[in-house]
Amino acid sequence: MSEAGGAAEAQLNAEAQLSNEHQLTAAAQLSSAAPAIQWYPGHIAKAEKSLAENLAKVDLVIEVRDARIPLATGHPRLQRWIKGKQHLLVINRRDMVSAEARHAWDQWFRAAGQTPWWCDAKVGTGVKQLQTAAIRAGEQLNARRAGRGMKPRPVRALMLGFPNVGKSALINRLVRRKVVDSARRAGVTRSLRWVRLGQDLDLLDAPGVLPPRLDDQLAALRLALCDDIGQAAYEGEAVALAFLRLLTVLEPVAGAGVAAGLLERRYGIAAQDPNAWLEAAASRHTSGDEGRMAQRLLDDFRRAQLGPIALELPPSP
Ligand SMILES: Nc1nc2c(ncn2[C@@H]2O[C@H](COP(=O)(O)OP(=O)(O)OP(=O)(O)O)[C@@H](O)[C@H]2O)c(=O)[nH]1
Ligand SMILES: [Mg+2]
Repeated sequence: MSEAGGAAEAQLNAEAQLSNEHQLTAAAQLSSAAPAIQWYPGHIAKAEKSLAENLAKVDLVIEVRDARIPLATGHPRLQRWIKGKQHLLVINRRDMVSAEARHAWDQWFRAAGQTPWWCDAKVGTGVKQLQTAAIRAGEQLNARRAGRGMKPRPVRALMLGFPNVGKSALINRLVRRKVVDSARRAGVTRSLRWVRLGQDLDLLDAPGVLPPRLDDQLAALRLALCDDIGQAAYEGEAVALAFLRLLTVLEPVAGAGVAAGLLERRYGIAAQDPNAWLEAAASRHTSGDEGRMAQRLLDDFRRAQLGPIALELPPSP
């Protein structure tokens, strides 16, 4: 992306944050009694160090974000990491948001000078197009090398993004076999690993990275909801209560995908005060165990059992 594009995105980011914050802060934040959400385990600190060491070997950074939260999964150090390199932006988990949300974000990113590659790494949608774009980046690289009398070589691409956004799943899809571990929790990939794709592409799978301090607690809440940070970082019940508040705020928002009467239809308990809802749902489904009910609600969202729900949307023009 050009510098102008970067500045435009920063501006749009700030506006989107403001608008989302305005919409959501009051209603959806963690209660003031809940401890702050923080997660920066040792393996991520270590991964970031070896990432910095390996960055010099990389021509292309494939940045992967989560379609449910494209802003909260944007890393503040990204511009530093992609300096002097080619950059492709993948928005993965496209199946987990509505077509309307995807369209709105697509326009928003394009207005900021970026082309998003929409993928579903679980079934492979968009992966072929991503592969073509990465190989094209390699052709440019090799044209430059040829100009300097150097032999062609495969383009070296780093998969970069927050934990659990689907980096390893994308690599497995790209090479069409299970070469790296991929599972439904944050922190699966523990060390860096090169994987070759044909003659043209070397892919570097890396552990998810995230900022050492989660200053924006609303973004941290969204990361927790999407399982993009470890469960040790938060109290499940507090996050489930905040999620219930968030659902109420999102229900009237076009494109968010929260169907009217969703909670009642799925759990037989109509939406109401979040504490009261959790208590009623627990007494109906988990023998009064509110912790277990909170976990069930979060799992249902994460497995898309509540339908495709976009937790973040760009500001309306
Ligand atoms: N529905 C859906 N699930 C996906 C998609 N991409 C990945 N997943 C699933 O999400 C889970 C996490 O994927 P991983 O590939 O392990 O994520 P990662 O980014 O490598 O995670 P870390 O190694 O922990 O940083 C896996 O269970 C995948 O099957 C997608 O586009 N849609
Ligand atoms: Mg991984």
